[in-house]
Amino acid sequence: MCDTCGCQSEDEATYKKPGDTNHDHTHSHPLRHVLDVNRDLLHDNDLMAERNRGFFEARKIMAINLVSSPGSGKTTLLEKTISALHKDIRFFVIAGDQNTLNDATRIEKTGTEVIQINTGTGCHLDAEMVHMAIRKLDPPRNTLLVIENVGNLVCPALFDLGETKRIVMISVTEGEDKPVKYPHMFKSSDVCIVNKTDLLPHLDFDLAQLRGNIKKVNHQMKVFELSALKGEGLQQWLKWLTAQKTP
Ligand SMILES: Nc1nc2c(ncn2[C@@H]2O[C@H](COP(=O)(O)OP(=O)(O)O)[C@@H](O)[C@H]2O)c(=O)[nH]1
Ligand SMILES: [Mg+2]
Repeated sequence: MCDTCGCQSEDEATYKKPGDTNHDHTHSHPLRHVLDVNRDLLHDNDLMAERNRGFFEARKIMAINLVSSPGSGKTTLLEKTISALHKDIRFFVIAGDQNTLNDATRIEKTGTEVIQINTGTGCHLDAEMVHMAIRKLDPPRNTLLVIENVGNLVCPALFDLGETKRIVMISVTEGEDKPVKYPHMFKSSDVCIVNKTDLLPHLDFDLAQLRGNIKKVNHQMKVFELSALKGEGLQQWLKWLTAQKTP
C-alpha cells in the first residue's frame, strides 16, 4: 500500500525505486483529499503556533524546539547546559516522549521547572500541547524555554510550535547520510548540534561528509560539534546560547 495516499495499486512499488523522487502514479485516485486533510490539520496547528509565538515575544522568552532521533543526547545536553548556565539564565523545560516521566525526572534534578508531555501513540508535539504546557509553567519574562520534542526526525519537522529557534541534534553513531535522508527536519532547523564526538575514534564515521550533507540541505545552518557527555566543544555552544539570550 502507498504510504502517502493509501491507495492499493500494484504500480505503487515503482515510485520507491532509487532515484525516483516523485509520488508518481499511472492511475488516478483521490490524492487531493489526503492533501486537503493534512492542510487543515497543519492550518489549525499553525494558528496555535502563532499564539505561542506571540506569547514568547511579549515576554521576551527564547523558546527552543530541540529535535533529534531517540537517544542522540538531547536530555544529556540539556542537563549539561542548565548546570553550566543556570546562574545567568532561568530555564524552563517541556519534555516530550510517548511514555514515562524519565526525562522530566532528570531535568528536575537540575532544579529546573519541567512539564512532561506523554503523547501515547503520537510521534511529535504540536502547538496545542505546548500551549497547554506554557499555561501551566507560566514562564516569566526574559527566560529560556526548551521544548525537547519526541525523538523522531520525521513528524516534528511539520509542526511549528511557535519556537524562536529550532535546533536539530544528530549523533555520530547515526550515519552521515541522515540530513539528506530526512531533509525536511534539517531544512527547517536553524542550528545543528553534532553530538557524541568523543566516540569518533571508535567509529568509521566521516565528519566531513556529514558537514557536506548538512550544507547540501541547509547551507545557512550553524553547526556545533560537541560531546555533551565529556564536555568537548561545549563552550562554543554555551557561548552562542548565552549571546542569543542576552541581546
Ligand atoms: N558517548 C556519548 N554518549 C552520550 C553523549 N550524549 C548522550 N550520550 C548517551 O546517549 C544515551 C541517550 O542520551 P539521552 O540524553 O537520553 O538522549 P535523548 O533521547 O536524545 O534525550 C545515554 O546513554 C547518554 O548517556 C555523548 O556526548 N557521548
Ligand atoms: Mg530525552
